[in-house]
Amino acid sequence: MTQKVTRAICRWCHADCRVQVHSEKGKLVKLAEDPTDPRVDEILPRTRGCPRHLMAKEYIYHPDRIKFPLKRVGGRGDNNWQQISWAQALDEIADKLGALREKYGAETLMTTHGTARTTSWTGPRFMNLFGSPNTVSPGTICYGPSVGVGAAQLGWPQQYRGDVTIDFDEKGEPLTKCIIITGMTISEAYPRLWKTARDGKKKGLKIIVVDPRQTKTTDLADIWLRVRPGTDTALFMSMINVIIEKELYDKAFVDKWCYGFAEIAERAREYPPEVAEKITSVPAEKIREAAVIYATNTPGLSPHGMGMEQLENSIDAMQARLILAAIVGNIDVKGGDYMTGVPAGTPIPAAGPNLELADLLSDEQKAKQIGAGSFKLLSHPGRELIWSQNKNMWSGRAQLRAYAHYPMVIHAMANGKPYPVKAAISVFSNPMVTQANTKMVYKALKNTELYVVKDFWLTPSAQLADYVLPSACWAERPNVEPFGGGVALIGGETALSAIVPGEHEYYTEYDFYRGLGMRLGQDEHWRWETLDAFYDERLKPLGVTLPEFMEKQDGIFFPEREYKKYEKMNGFATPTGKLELSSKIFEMLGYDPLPKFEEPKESPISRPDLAEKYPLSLITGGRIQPYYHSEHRQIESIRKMRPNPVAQINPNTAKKLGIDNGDWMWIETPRGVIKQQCEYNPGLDESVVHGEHGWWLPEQPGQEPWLHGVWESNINVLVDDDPARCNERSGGWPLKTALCRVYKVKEY
Ligand SMILES: Nc1nc2c(c(=O)[nH]1)N[C@H]1C(S)=C(S)[C@@H](COP(=O)(O)OP(=O)(O)OC[C@H]3O[C@@H](n4cnc5c(=O)[nH]c(N)nc54)[C@H](O)[C@@H]3O)O[C@H]1N2
Ligand SMILES: Nc1nc2c(c(=O)[nH]1)N[C@H]1C(S)=C(S)[C@@H](COP(=O)(O)OP(=O)(O)OC[C@H]3O[C@@H](n4cnc5c(=O)[nH]c(N)nc54)[C@H](O)[C@@H]3O)O[C@H]1N2
Ligand code: SF4
Ligand SMILES: [Mo]
Repeated sequence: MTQKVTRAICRWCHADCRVQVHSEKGKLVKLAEDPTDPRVDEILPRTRGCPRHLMAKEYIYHPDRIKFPLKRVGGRGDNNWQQISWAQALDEIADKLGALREKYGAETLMTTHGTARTTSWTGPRFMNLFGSPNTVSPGTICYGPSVGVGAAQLGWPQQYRGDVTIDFDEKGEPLTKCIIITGMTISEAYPRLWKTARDGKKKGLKIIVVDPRQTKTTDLADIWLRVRPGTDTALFMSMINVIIEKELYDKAFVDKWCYGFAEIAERAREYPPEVAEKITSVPAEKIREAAVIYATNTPGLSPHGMGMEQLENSIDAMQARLILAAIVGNIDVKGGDYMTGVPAGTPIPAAGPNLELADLLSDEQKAKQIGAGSFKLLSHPGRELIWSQNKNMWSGRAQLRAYAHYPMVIHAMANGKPYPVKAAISVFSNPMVTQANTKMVYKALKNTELYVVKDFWLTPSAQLADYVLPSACWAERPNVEPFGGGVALIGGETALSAIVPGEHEYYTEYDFYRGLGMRLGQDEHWRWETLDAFYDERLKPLGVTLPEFMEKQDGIFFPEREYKKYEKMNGFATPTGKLELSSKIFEMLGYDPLPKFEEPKESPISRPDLAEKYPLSLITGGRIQPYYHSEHRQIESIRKMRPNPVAQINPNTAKKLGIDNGDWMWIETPRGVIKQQCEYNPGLDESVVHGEHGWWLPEQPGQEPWLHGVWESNINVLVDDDPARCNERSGGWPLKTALCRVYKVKEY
């Protein structure tokens, strides 16, 4: 039998590589590199270099993968399941949702979505049509903040995320002269940026890294700024101060295109390097040196990661970093911080947010969004305001998602306030492991009248569900994905059989939400019977169907880049029409228009009382290979590479506590205690501990109290979700700052 070769997009991480899938009768034979992926050279040979790919068969054909819909039998958390058909599952879930909507109102349904690895827009679309504003997402602490800040100040949701790469000219010289990487482990998390940054460095690219922890990324840096956790705003404000004082900023650009220079200059005067040194622990001289290198090596690129998104002071830090990039003239220039948008009039396929139909949710329901009154930037109030500014300039692409506040929704589920949230759906999301304050998440999920999980595995979250539904993975469905910052698209076709009667019935997220929507009166909005049919429609502006897109264009859409688009568009899509160094949108929402540093609310400085018992600072979740968040712990060959959760600590601190490299240690915060294995990191500040996230233990029993070991090493047991500690504008919860203590696990 001949093998079929299909080009599909791997979504086991955000690199979204396109790969060739060799199959026989719909079953995987092997994966190979796809030379028609234009980004193929940006990663080392994937089939050899990527651990997740090496185990593809083990994953896809794993005996524990959920193969048919399951319905709970007995008590919640008993790990007792009955196999049912998809029709029964969808009928029953839709019936229950309808009844709960009658009883409590549509807002009683919340959905949790995880990080982008499938059609993220399907859930919000269903929710908007169902009538609930309570979609929550890690987006609030994962690039939602930078999208919000970019949309407010630039008029375009600039995403300084890891799908940026260093570009090179025809001679192989880097177009970017300097990159400042903040709070990002690119070696583990962003393979393409990692590869191009290393190539660039060989050709003179200057690299500045801001991170409290020594990593492979800091090892690559020309200058490593080892900030005290949570203090990035002060560092960037100080760099702005130096650049303005030394008059190294781009005067022509600032005069012509920016609003609020005098205001930011005045605010930055509060942060001379000597003051910033006291706050950040970065020596004043190093701050000066970094500022000068950054300002004199333009164009520069300034990607950041979770080390900035997940701070209590995140929004201010992002504002300051954006202002830094703006005043040296890096915005939207070749080799700089490119604004990925396409000006109005360019034919492009509809993007995720536009597919969510947020405008069909009534104002009355929007007003019920939990947390929107407290945290306005990323919820409906901010979205409406920003959208009203920029919808005409950017082909309708610069739309923000509007999230309810995740912790406050969880609290509503647990406590019934401000109103009962009694139904929940988790799709590609594992809140018992990835959301802050696991004990509260547990209480919330236990208190639901209906909980549905759609995943590949019986995760700790799934163990608390009433229905668990099987899912098609990337190879079993088509994917059309943005890359290059959001506008370029790459397509992939279905390579393997999702449905094999008697063996497995994997549905896509689209099938699932459409199935519910059709049963709940949303027929007209789900007119495409399949995801393929939907993609055919989505690609219409390009004049092709998905198969034609693959065949005629190699599945690539890459619009010509246009730089300095503000010249052509005569400004920025902001209230003043300028790039706002002082933000009118923030002002209209009732917030400070300028960035300012605030001490994390749980630090040795703000809480000396608590620091007596918990003297160390905990940062969490630095990415690790070969894992992706809470995934892959059941894949034997992957688990062998990294069998245990690891926490890093400076050897001097550990030795004082009698902890050896490799010992198990307890990590305790006011929220709880878990254990991880000690790894000495001599580059880590002596007062800081770093703990891995994503750990559950599939090998442990699924029923309560174990829930697959969710209480043993899961760092989110320790993380706070108190709204009082969340960022006051975005509501982001503090994943990177907490007080803790550690002690050795004694064997008895
Ligand atoms: N303490 C701490 N917590 C963190 C972080 C941190 O740094 N520190 N990082 C946060 C960040 S940035 C993020 S984005 C979140 C991520 O949080 P999540 O998105 O919840 O994490 P994952 O474990 O990637 O995915 C959850 C589930 O989705 C399933 N899944 C994967 N692909 C598919 C699919 O195609 N369809 C379906 N139906 N299911 C699928 C997986 O099997 C997995 O069980 O975690 C956050 N949590
Ligand atoms: N292998 C793998 N790849 C992944 C993922 C995965 O789980 N596994 N997850 C994907 C997802 S959803 C995301 S969001 C990205 C995230 O990837 P990154 O953005 O790279 O996030 P982290 O790995 O959490 O890196 C955060 C870094 O910030 C540092 N940090 C902690 N506190 C501070 C601080 O106060 N200031 C500064 N400046 N730095 C600080 C930490 O030490 C750490 O090195 O990775 C994506 N890629
Ligand atoms: S898991 Fe590997 S092959 Fe798949 S997208 Fe990520 S880097 Fe590419
Ligand atoms: Mo993320």
